[in-house]
Amino acid sequence: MSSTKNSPKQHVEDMVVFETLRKVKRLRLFEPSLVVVGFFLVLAFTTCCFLYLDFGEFGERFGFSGEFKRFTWKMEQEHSRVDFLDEKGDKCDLFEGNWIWDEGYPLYESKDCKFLDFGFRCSENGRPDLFYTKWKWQPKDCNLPRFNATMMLEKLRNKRLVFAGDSIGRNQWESLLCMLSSEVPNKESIYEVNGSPITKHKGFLVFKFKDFNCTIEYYRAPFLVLQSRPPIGTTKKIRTTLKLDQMDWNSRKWSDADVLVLNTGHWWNNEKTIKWGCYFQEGKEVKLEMKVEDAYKRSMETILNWIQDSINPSKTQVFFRTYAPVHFRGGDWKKDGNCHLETLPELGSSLVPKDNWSQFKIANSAILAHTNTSQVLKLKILNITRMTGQRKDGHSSKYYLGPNNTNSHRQDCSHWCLPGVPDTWNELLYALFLKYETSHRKLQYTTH
Ligand SMILES: *[C@@H]1O[C@H](CO)[C@@H](O)[C@H](O)[C@H]1NC(C)=O
Ligand SMILES: *[C@@H]1O[C@H](CO)[C@@H](O)[C@H](O)[C@H]1NC(C)=O
Ligand SMILES: *[C@@H]1O[C@H](CO)[C@@H](O)[C@H](O)[C@H]1NC(C)=O
Ligand SMILES: *[C@@H]1O[C@H](CO)[C@@H](O)[C@H](O)[C@H]1NC(C)=O
Ligand SMILES: *[C@@H]1O[C@H](CO)[C@@H](O)[C@H](O)[C@H]1NC(C)=O
Ligand SMILES: CC(=O)N[C@H]1CO[C@H](CO)[C@@H](O)[C@@H]1O
Repeated sequence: MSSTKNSPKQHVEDMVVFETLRKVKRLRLFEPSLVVVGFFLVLAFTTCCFLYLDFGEFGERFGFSGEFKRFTWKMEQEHSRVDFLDEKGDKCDLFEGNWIWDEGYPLYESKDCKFLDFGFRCSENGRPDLFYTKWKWQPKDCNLPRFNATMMLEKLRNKRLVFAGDSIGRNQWESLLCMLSSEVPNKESIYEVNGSPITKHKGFLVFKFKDFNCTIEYYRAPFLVLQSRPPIGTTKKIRTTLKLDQMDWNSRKWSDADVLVLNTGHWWNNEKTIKWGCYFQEGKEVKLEMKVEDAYKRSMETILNWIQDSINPSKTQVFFRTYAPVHFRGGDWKKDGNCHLETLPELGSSLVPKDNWSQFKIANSAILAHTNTSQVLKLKILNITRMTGQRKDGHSSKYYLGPNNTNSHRQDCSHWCLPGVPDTWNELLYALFLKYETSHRKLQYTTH
């Protein structure tokens, strides 16, 4: 018993040790300070010297020093990545890489952005940690350009950028509105052209950046194909049908946008279709037996054909954003599925719940099959599934309901806090958009 009653001095020393330990822990996790980095550099250098001297001699004698030189060369190469926007960056796969801690993030604060749904404002709604806002995506073989809102707005002058898809697409659209507006001093110069509030969740919203005469638009179309009334005379249990061979009516408004970002996936399950009396239709025929996976596949073909036939590639850049994984732990969105204790990404592994891979796979194989046809596919893929799978820490969880929410049985582990993960998707969109703009202009320049 007496041993627990420490003298005050002992206590202070314990505290110091404890504090130091805590700091070291924190440093290791989040703020690799110069001291720690320095230490490892010295260590690495010493090891390398040791290896090189010893190994070089050893290697020469046994004839594999070439191997070793190749190894060191590779290490050097990894340290000097090319810029994606350089010509040398052309072959770089932006979607292969790592999340790294960066104090330069986030790119904006939610309180400074009036274009955000309440449910995405996690910090304002009481989320205590900010780590989830601090991760930057680092592609393996190249560096991304730092996001520059003014630059993007300049390039979008007199143009339309359109998002069409489900509410995760809306999540990304709102993220882009915040990223772009952060550099616009006069916030009154940004407005919805019909005066609709951001909370409007039906139809579409068109935000205009007046000084640049450009619009950033969102069309709600969770299936991208047409959902409407069933043919006359069908049974009562059929309330609506998805016309798998027809695009959403609004698609004629998307087709001449300058940049178009499509997504669909989260609604292709029984829960959101058949359970609500929404069946699948091809031509005039309602296919009562058709499985939702087959319907999704069929609709992807319609979407890809529409892109081939209705998009003018010299005007419109089309992107398809792949499935954004959900992270419900121990349940689902209706009951007890949670993610509010996740504060760190799952670095190094790709945690995508199994059943959600199917949604990724269906869209992915449809796209890959099209890439292999003789036609040149006029489509770029925002292939964010794997990188996003690591970000179980980024969801709105219980903070979508506001600061006074005590009900943690119903959480949102599919949408994302903003600032947060969708900002990264937009940084990738920005990089691909800039790359296209520069090469496109170069092409025009050389052909004239
Ligand atoms: C962003 O782009 C604008 C317009 O091209 C340029 O004037 C500005 O210097 C850039 N800002 C940064 C931080 O690079
Ligand atoms: C504004 O942009 C639209 C396209 O979004 C274009 O049709 C129109 O001519 C532009 N207006 C001006 C004044 O440049
Ligand atoms: C892609 O096309 C090539 C050449 O036409 C063919 O050899 C190959 O099997 C095709 N791959 C797939 C996955 O269809
Ligand atoms: C997207 O990336 C995954 C790996 O993360 C790969 O398996 C898939 O084929 C890619 N899809 C496309 C369309 O490039
Ligand atoms: C949350 O509760 C506090 C104190 O009970 C109250 O002042 C505040 O208005 C509430 N906020 C919301 C968004 O309901
Ligand atoms: C849209 C969809 O199918 N989401 C599922 C992803 O996986 C989790 C857990 O495995 C399910 O609860 C979701 O319904």
